[in-house]
Amino acid sequence: MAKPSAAALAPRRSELEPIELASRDEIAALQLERLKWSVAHAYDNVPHYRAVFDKAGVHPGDIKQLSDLAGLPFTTKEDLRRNYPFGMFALPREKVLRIHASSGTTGKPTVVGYSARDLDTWAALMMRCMRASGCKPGMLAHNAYGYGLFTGGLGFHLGAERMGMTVVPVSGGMTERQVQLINDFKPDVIFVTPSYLLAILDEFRRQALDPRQSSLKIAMCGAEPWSEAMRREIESAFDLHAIDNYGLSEIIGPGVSCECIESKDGLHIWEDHFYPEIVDPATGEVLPDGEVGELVLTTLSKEAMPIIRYRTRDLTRLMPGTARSLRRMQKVSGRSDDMMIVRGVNVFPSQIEEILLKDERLAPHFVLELRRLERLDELTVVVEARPGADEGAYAACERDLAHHIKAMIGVTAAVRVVKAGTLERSVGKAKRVVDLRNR
Ligand code: DLL
Repeated sequence: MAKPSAAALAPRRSELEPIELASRDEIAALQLERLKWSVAHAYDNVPHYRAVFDKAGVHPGDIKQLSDLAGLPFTTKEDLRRNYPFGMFALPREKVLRIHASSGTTGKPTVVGYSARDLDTWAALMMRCMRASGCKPGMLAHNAYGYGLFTGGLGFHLGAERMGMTVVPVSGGMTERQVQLINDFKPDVIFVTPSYLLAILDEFRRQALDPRQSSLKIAMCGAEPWSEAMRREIESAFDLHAIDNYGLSEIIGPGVSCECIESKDGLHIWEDHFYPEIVDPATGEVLPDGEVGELVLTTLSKEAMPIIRYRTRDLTRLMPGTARSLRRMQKVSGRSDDMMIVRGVNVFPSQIEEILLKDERLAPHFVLELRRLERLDELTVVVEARPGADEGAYAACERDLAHHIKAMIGVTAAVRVVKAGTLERSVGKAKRVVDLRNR
């Protein structure tokens, strides 16, 4: 049976919220009103904000127009850690109904809190993402994002219930059972990280099931960078629409921005709740729309934990709206912390992904190993061959990929092709870079 087209799944204009179709002036007026409230709320109720604003000689009353935001200090992950666990809350703890935390690789987790109104906003924004992705009330949703402190599982759960979908709260892991449930329950949509969807794909094939015959029509992917090449891989393997979703715990979780199924041309930012800026990662200077830099986000409505100018470390650029009036951000190419500098050349895992997926003999499973040899960094790309690929051809694949990486990124990389199924699969976010430099 043919699966529905993007046009068939896209919402009608009459189903959208007024703000999704509002004029730029209307959006800006709402943003300014909310920004004034949010900055004053942070200053009045969070000692951290009062201290850093006072130190910088700025005051909430300075915000007369949106561009005045650039005069306020940034907030960083370090600030959240220093105020662990509840120091960034603007409400008494008893008014905070939900706590999430992101593990982080070093030190204490970053804790975030939601009031009743924040949870309501989160559900409404997740529903907006789902509508944009082609979901409809009555659809069945398989939620493979992790439940728990991670915001993915519960964030998607909230939105799907609000939309009136049937939610199957599977969480990540137990891949064999994921496939069984997909076959038996016949979900229309799956919520999952792109890398874990590939692990599910492997399992379909292991069980000799045709993924294109599955009931899945839509995959709402996110929580990690993934290239356009990866989207094509997923869409053709399952015959579905793969839609990008972006967000981070510090701001709300998923539900900050989302692609629209009818355009798939970048992620519309829900600007009525989050104000985006792009800054030069080195100087912190605000860059004009269209230029690539670090995304900085300010919450406009969050009660429990307002955040002013949060340095996301994610690199992207802002673009005008298309399918909606709200501005778009380009697919995130990577985090500034994930950027490898190999012999002076900046390299992101997503660039390597894009190149290796052009080779039909290679699978989208890879890790990047960094080593230091005689004070120079060496990059090794370890990538799986497609199942059934001729082992005699591995050496040729290695040479070809090394050549393309050199030609397109300008960096010399060693390539090691390994057999299908050799590399560990993630159940959530993939870990692409293995740093062996300090061993
Ligand atoms: O990953 C929230 C989320 C859950 C988003 C499910 C989408 C779907 P954190 O664990 O706090 O929150 O991680 C946030 O993940 O700063 C980005 O570096 C990265 N990230 C999230 N979504 C995308 C995406 C969730 N679509 C961090 N593309 C962010 C690229 C993404 N990177």
